[in-house]
Amino acid sequence: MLEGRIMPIDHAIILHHFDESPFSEKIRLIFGLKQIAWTSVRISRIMPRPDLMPLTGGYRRTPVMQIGADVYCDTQCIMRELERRFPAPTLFPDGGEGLAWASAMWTDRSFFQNTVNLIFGSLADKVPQSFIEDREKLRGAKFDVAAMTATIPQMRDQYRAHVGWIETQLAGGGQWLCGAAPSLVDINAYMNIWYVRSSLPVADQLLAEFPKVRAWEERVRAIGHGARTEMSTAEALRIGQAATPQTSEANDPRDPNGRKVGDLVDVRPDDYGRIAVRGRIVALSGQGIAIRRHDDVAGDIVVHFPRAGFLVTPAP
Ligand SMILES: N[C@@H](CCC(=O)N[C@@H](CS)C(=O)NCC(=O)O)C(=O)O
Repeated sequence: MLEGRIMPIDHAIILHHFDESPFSEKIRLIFGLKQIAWTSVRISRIMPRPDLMPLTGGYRRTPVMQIGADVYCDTQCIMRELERRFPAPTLFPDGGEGLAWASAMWTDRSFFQNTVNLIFGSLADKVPQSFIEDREKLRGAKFDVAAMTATIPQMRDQYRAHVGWIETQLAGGGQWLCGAAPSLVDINAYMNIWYVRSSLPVADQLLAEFPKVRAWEERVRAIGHGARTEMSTAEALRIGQAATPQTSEANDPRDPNGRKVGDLVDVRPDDYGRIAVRGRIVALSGQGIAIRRHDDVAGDIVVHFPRAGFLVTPAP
């Protein structure tokens, strides 16, 4: 039985997620890789999420990590914080850290969009209307399952090309994509294989021509999810209310826009789900921004975001 690392409750690593979420699977695997004991808070696949929104200030993508009254949005930001708190084993065993971080811009954007279209186009009329309406609100655009179904041939071609890159990377006979041990690149690249595998009966057919990918997929799956215990959304909110944010103030003297601690800003994703979270800057760097907000329900919360893929604007 995996023991993991036991934390006092206000330092517990809480992941707000749902089991079918591919982005959450990345984080669950990092818990496995780093042998972390974590608390799972299962949120609904669609809005409303009344116990979570007071913690995030409106950010509504999945997953979100909470440690007391500090809330981490987006897998980039969550991974960076996990690497900082649990440096061993590292996500970069063979170096190559810069490109490993950048690999998310491939796996989370073009590869993911291609996978989403393939999955929802194939599921077609099995996609619940409530899910379609929810995702239309999130995207501010039609979630057009019929159009996705029409593009299945193109999506198959593209999915094949993306998976082909993984097969090529493994062609030298290595067990992992970037060296002798699993790294962040393996976790990122695996997400869209896992998503197809867990959603589509034709996954075997799609992956049949990629024997190295299939063997690697088994190795990644075997990493596991660390030591998981369950908690309710209400209990997680109560922990946020009782805790004090632990983030220290930090300016970034090279901030290209002269932003500084105390500035009131809006932070939002630049692709979809562009809901702004407003707060005063607590900490700034080239890779992260943390803002403090006071919420009537949750109290004082510091919300953390990555910089790549996010827009920061002065609040009016
Ligand atoms: N860039 C984000 C993307 C997260 C994302 O798009 N997650 C999907 C679920 S896997 C989502 O948020 N769907 C809408 C929702 O859950 O409300 C990240 O890395 O965390």
